[in-house]
Amino acid sequence: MTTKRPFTWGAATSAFQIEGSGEIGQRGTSIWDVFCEIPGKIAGGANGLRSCNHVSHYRDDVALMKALNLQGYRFSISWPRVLPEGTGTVNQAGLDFYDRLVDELIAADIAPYVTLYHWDLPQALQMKLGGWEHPDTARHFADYSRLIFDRIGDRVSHWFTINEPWCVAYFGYFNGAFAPGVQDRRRGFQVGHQLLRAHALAVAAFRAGGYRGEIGINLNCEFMYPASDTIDDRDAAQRALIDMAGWFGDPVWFGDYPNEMRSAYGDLIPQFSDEDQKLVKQSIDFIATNYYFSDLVSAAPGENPMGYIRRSDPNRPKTAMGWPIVAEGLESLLIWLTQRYGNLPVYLTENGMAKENEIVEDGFVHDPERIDYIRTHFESARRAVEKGVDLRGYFVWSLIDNLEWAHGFAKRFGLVHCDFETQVRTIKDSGLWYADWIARGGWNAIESPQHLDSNSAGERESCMES
Ligand code: GCO
Repeated sequence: MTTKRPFTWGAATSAFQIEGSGEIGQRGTSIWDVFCEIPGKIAGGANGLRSCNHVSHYRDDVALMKALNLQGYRFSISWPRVLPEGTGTVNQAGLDFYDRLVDELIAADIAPYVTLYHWDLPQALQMKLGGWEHPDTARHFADYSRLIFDRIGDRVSHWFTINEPWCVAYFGYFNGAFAPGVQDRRRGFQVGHQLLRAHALAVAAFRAGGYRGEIGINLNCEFMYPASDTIDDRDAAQRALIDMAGWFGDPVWFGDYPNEMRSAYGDLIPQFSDEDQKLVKQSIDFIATNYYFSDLVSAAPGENPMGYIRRSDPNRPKTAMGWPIVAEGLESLLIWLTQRYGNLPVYLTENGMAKENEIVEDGFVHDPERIDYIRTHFESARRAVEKGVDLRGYFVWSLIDNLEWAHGFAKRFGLVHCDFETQVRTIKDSGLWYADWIARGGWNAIESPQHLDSNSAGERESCMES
């Protein structure tokens, strides 16, 4: 039997990376604005004040999406643009901006996929409360989310609460490479916990409010292949996956952190109150994940609490981020997530490749490596679909070159080139290729999934045994 399921080909961005501070609504300061001011934190001393100036160019940018034949666009809302103090007085002009953006997308027949938090916490909450470490920030996030649901929820049917909580906790609080630049593992686990509470409270508000559509959280995980075929390395690779994907994936589905993490990290791992646990369990309508690369994992007792070490395969070509290109890792990751969490719908919400020194020549940007990267990853995802993963959408990172966080502007991920001086946009060869791929129907027909042998009951015990 073959039935055609809905499938969305899209591209993704985030507010801080593309918007610029903008005349529209003069957004409030975020923790990333402050972080960018610290000398040495951002390559080239870059900041997000101008970037692609998307707030002024959003109509042109939607026209570009149309030219790319995109069916969906994943973007994030800047919390400090809507609520400059994080709570309290609404900046109407800021809220209006997103309202108009959504209208523009709908008029172009492009479905909006909205991320509520992509790392730009209002600085006011950082100053007043200590940011995500304080439980009240989660409550303020739910209030902010409700404000957004009320304003654009009539036209949006796919929501993501928090983008990559792993990165927020790990880079923001374990190694300090990202805002707010803390290096303290205990505080990092605490922040991860509050991010989960924030997610759960926003989902509860969404479900109680009777808004239409579905909601989830964007996980990020590299796939972890065992470095050898020994049982020790195979177990270590599983532990590495649990350490990364399970940290946030297990609570939002099973209602608690993985046992492996509790035994390894001990009292660093926070406890959910009964009330929080009820809210967090099954607080997703779908699995959403980002994927960029895979690593090799060996057992290494004592190396870290989970007893493994990761390295990248030296035989793989690397992107400008230094990430090895491992297309088959996407298939493996999608299957792993489906087997662990059950046959939920899945969205791949980011995947793409960075290059450096891309230039416009006679109106073109030639990026055959990026075409190759996305084509091989599309094929890899297709194999996962054939094996039963219920994939519903694929979003290339990114629509347009933008501020790559601590890496500044040198790493270009766009399907569209942006000249940050002149603000001229040029569709790259990869963008033309993608437009053609979508026009030809992508994979053409996505077959209805077979049922993967999974532990979908939501019982962590059955999962741990499998
Ligand atoms: C992330 C973020 C994006 C990045 C992209 C490339 O995954 O880090 O979601 O904002 O720009 O992933 O690193």
